[in-house]
Amino acid sequence: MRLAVIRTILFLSLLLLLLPPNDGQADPPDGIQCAADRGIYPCQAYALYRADATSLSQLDLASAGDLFDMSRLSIARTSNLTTTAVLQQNQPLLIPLTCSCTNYSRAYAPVPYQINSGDTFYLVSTKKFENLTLWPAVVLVNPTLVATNLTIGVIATFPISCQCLNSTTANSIAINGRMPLGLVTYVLQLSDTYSSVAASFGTDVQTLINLNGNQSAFSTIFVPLYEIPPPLLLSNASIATPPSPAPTAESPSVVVKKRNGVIAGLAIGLGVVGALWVLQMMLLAWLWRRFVSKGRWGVGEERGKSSADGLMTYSRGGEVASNDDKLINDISEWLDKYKVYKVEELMQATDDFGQSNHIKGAVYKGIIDGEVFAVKKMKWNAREELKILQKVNHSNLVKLEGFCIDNDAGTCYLIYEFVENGSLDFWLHDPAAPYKLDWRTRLRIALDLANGLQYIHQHTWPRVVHKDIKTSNVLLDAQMRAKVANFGLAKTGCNAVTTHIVGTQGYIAPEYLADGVVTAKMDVFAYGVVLLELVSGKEASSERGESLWAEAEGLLFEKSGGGGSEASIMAWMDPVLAKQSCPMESVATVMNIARDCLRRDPSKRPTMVEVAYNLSKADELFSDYSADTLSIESPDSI
Ligand SMILES: *[C@@H]1O[C@H](CO)[C@@H](O)[C@H](O)[C@H]1NC(C)=O
Ligand SMILES: *[C@@H]1O[C@H](CO)[C@@H](O)[C@H](O)[C@H]1NC(C)=O
Ligand SMILES: *[C@@H]1O[C@H](CO)[C@@H](O)[C@H](O)[C@H]1NC(C)=O
Ligand SMILES: *[C@@H]1O[C@H](CO)[C@@H](O)[C@H](O)[C@H]1NC(C)=O
Ligand SMILES: *[C@@H]1O[C@H](CO)[C@@H](O)[C@H](O)[C@H]1NC(C)=O
Ligand SMILES: *[C@@H]1O[C@H](CO)[C@@H](O)[C@H](O)[C@H]1NC(C)=O
Ligand SMILES: CC(=O)N[C@H]1CO[C@H](CO)[C@@H](O)[C@@H]1O
Repeated sequence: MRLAVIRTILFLSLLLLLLPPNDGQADPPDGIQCAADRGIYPCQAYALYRADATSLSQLDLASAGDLFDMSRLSIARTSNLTTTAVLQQNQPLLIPLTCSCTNYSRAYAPVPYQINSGDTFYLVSTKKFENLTLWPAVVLVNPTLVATNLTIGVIATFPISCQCLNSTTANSIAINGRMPLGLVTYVLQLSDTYSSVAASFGTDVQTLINLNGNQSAFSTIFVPLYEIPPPLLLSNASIATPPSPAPTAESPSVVVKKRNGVIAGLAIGLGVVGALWVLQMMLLAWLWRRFVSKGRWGVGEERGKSSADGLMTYSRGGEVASNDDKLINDISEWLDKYKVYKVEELMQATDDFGQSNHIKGAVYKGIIDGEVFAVKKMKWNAREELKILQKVNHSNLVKLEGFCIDNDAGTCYLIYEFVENGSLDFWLHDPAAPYKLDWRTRLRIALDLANGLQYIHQHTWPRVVHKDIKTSNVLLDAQMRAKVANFGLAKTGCNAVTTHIVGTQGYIAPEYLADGVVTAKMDVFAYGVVLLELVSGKEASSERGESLWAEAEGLLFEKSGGGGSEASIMAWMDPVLAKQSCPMESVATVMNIARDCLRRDPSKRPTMVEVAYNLSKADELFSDYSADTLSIESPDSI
């Protein structure tokens, strides 16, 4: 049996050897060999990536940042763009990389990538990463993964090809004494010639030939970079100005269409050639696992220290920086758009965190240079929240403005934008609220919250789950637009299991309570509870500890299966809304969405993308409602 398998594989390999190589080219090599002089690693390197709607979830820097696991600011800086730039199809981006040679004798920058359905090493390498990585190298650096049997959700390392220059070569290609900043990994396109590439980067053909020899389309070449941005990005600077609405305003329906597009693209991509590659890959993986031990390739020292969150940090002078310095370094590297405040500054701003400045919980109001901020004081390391917040930037998420670390007290402060109208629970449940929210405002809040959650679920990597969605974590700005706050409990990664339950009574999804399984679907459940609160005006958990969703279950899942009848919904909803004669179809649509979100089986709950899409339909039903006519009933009372 075993022998038969081996014989089959050998036969297949023979077959593959006899077959003419793809397009008459040799098989791609399994990565870029390190130069003999290991002293040149790590170094600053770059890659030229072309924004592509089928590879990125959206044509914006945040999506490109997600793919390469870096902040969009990093890409914006090297590409001479603003972080909010809307990208054109095929717009070139210069991706900064740290090129190292620590493992497998290959020079690469490791990028973690979570396997999705339909992904193969070949497809992700050639389509998503546009041949900036070579699939045999992916096989090489993921010895624990079986290329033919990838589990969805597993995280693979994609080694982005790169190379460092030794000083001899750097000197020899200097232009008028101007040393190259580093090498750009560039994948030759069908339309490219060495002279067009040389012009794009301000170098000459001879230099490209010296560095790379002759190469054909889709092979990787290294191009010296003399300035940032290179001429290629300068000549195209004009197309970076957003011609269409900001990416955050993209309607959910567009997102859905794009996702289908991706799937179709992948399916078509797996043609005959793909199948052959897969076979070869299978063989390679098998041979690899069978004969080659990991140790044989472990050449070179670990120069970098991998920090807790998987960031490679290199301290200057080869010393490992102290933890605090490292935290600051990490943060400033990722968060340099944020301001770092001094403790004294915050003390002064908040009147020594006095009672009169207390908002609630650990949050204080602070006035710095005449501007109002919300300052959150945290005992534990706020790194998790910082890491999440620096990745997310959306008008429906509370914006982080800066931070402060007090080493002596072991305290960390986060400084947020001040959201004028406080939290939604106050407006829904507190008799002190100046007026009752009308249906139009509630619907808009539901939509804002759905958009914010959709963003954190779809556009973050690793996936962020908020874990504590509730009306007190939904803040309302001066226009009563909603923003999600408090990422303190948020967890990154999917299907993480927690040992102790956190969250808030009345919002916790049943499966989380039972097994502690963290998925985005627990946020969907909590969102369903918020919808019930918006419709009923009741609190998520009554004084006697009964949860609103349990109370509503009878109404939502009436025997007909079609949700509650209009009459029963009418009787249950907030009397204030009934008085305002709000359209019942619109309310019924929201209740149907709430029912789907509150299904006990998490797999039956919709994703936030679907929720946002369906809700925007409810929004259309409520036809006289639009952003232009949005008004606050009694603005004088605020
Ligand atoms: C970056 O692009 C802008 C136009 O968007 C241009 O005015 C500016 O000169 C560019 N920066 C550099 C350093 O070339
Ligand atoms: C080398 O391998 C270690 C452990 O597997 C990993 O943490 C590190 O990121 C790898 N380095 C590179 C440059 O891939
Ligand atoms: C990557 O290379 C393959 C051939 O090796 C080619 O078919 C494919 O189109 C390339 N991908 C991109 C995005 O250029
Ligand atoms: C694929 O992997 C899964 C889990 O890792 C395993 O249960 C399954 O047997 C594997 N299938 C094949 C064909 O190897
Ligand atoms: C520098 O790199 C070039 C090209 O890789 C190589 O030929 C040369 O021997 C290297 N020089 C030194 C001093 O290592
Ligand atoms: C390399 O490129 C030069 C210039 O285009 C060409 O004359 C030569 O034939 C090429 N050599 C090979 C081996 O492709
Ligand atoms: C709008 C624009 O200037 N596009 C140019 C960007 O750069 C490429 C390559 O140099 C040109 O072909 C485009 O015309």
